[in-house]
This record gives sequence, structure tokens and C-alpha cells, in this order.
Amino acid sequence: MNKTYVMLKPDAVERRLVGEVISRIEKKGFTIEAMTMEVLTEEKAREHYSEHVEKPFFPELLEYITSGPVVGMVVSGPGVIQAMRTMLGATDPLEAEPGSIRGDFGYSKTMNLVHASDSGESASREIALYFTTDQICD
Ligand code: 3AN
Repeated sequence: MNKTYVMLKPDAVERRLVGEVISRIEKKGFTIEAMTMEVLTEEKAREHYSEHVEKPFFPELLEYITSGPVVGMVVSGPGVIQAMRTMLGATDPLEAEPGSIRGDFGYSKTMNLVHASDSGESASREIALYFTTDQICD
């Protein structure tokens, strides 16, 4: 699997960091195969975060992730799943390394700017949730 799903969350869009994040992905040499902008429905957000629905932070996460438009992308390249996770930094931006996207731009564990799939299985599931196959350039 050389494709991953990347989402610029509502705080990234609100703070005009879309260009910054896309620029980092492109400068790394990865390819953006497809891109959409949408406000997530509660149903789609629940499906995206299905493993977190029972967690105590889920209500806050749901409110935040549906609070404004997100930019979703299919990004491809060698080792892209792990590399995008490294570029994002730790889930908690306060623990994320300087130089990573979360390390450089955030401090909130909920509003942590960007999501990227954590495995090949997640990437397949998330790409199918947001894109039809004819939307993806190949
Ligand atoms: P990641 O986005 O790094 O894959 P996950 O999958 O563990 O992290 O969590 C999904 C999202 O849930 C995170 N991006 C963050 O917005 C939120 N989240 C995770 N853990 C917490 C927490 N302890 N408190 C608040 N929000 C959290």
C-alpha cells in the first residue's frame, strides 16, 4: 500500500494552514492523487472515528471535527503511510517534535491540525469512506 488518507482538520483550514501542509507534502516528493473539501456529517465522523466512539473525549472530538470544512486527500509515494505519520508528529502536539506539523503549529490534543492513516488497513478503509475509485488519479 503506497497510498494514505490525509485530512486537514477544521483548525488547519480556519488558521489558513492548508497551503503550508500541502507544501510540505509536495516538497517531500509525495503526490496528491485526489482532494476534496467538505463539512463532515455526524454520521461520517462517527464512521471515521469508529474506534473512538466510546472514549471520554469523543463528544468533544465529534463537535470539533464537524465544526467546519476539512480538506481530505489521497497521498501516494514510497513508504507514505509511515512517513506522513512522522511528518505529523505525536497525537499530542505538546509532545510532537519541532519540525513536525503538530510540533510546529499546535498545542491542543483535540485540535491537532492534521490526520493521516495509521496503517494500510486504515488507509484502505478511510480512502473508501471519502473517495470513489474514479476520483483517484492513478
Ligand atoms: P492520531 O490522529 O494521531 O492517529 P488517534 O487515532 O489516537 O490519533 O486519535 C484520533 C483523534 O482523536 C486525534 N487526532 C485527536 O484529535 C483525538 N484524541 C485522541 N486522544 C485524545 C485525547 N486523549 N484527548 C482528546 N482528544 C484526543
